[in-house]
Amino acid sequence: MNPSKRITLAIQSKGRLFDDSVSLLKASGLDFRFADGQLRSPVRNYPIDLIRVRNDDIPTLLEKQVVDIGIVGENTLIEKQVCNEGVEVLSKLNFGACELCIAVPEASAYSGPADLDGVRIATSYPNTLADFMRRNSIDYSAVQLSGSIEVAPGAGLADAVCDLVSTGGTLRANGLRAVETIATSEAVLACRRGGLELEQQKSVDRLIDRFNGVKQAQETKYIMLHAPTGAVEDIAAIIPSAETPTVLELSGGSSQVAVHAVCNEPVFWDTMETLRSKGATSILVLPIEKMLE
Ligand code: PRT
Repeated sequence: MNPSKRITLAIQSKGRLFDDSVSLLKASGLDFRFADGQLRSPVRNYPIDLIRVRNDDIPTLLEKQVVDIGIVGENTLIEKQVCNEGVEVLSKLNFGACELCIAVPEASAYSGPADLDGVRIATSYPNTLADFMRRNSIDYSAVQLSGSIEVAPGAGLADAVCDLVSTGGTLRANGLRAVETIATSEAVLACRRGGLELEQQKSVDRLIDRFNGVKQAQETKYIMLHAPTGAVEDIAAIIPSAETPTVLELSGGSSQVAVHAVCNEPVFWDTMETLRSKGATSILVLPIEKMLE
């Protein structure tokens, strides 16, 4: 436990989750800077110390209470099986999305998990794979590799692979196709259940509120337009997922009003065109930087 009541937050030191983790923390108002090669940085305006470690190590560091919370790929928590050991997901973070898939050579016939019986499967995720195979009562042999899994079938090392897929480009480039999705994942904020003091828990809750605010702001737009007074109801009904819009009089006794609304989903060009066809003009769609409900 951290005696100073500060919280230690682990993030990936470099790799796919690093930039988005830093962006999320900065967008949440945390003031910090990692000097060249520095792996630890105090946050100047929040009771958090950041440390940069390997994504793969974050589950163990959480489990052993070396760090209090961590931003980590959910697939790593699943693979290290720490959720049974008291590590819990506090919040999903909307980046780092991927699927853990079993893939076979393009030309292979595949009609279901039974076709994997007796097959050699290359993977860095032996536990998650074993769990799937156990549930499906399939006998197979795992070839454990730590990277470049997709080359294994072409090199004669395995018959299939089990690896993370995001765009699917790596599988295609190596003549493979996904046939089973055995886990889905994104970056999550995780912590050890019951490992925090009350004051620390409050700081974490406040951080999650800010993360949610950033997430919501990314998904939300602010729309402003002018509308003929008689068309406001029709126009408000077209604005996607809008909460009650604000209607403001325009100066100079105009027959138009200004309509402002927060939209909880993207505003596409065709929606704007429909709004215009109902008489809306000067339609502006703006990003929202921060949001707190
Ligand atoms: O070294 P460290 O322990 O920090 O982690 P790492 O070597 O696993 O780092 P990194 O940065 O590769 O992955 C960190 C996390 O990013 C993973 O645990 C996932 O939660 C997440 N993530 C999201 C991915 C991918 N998408 C992904 N596509 N991690 C890896 N890949 C690889 C995949 O292994 C395959 O080789 O990308 C390739 C496939 O990508 P597509 O786009 O061609 O399908």
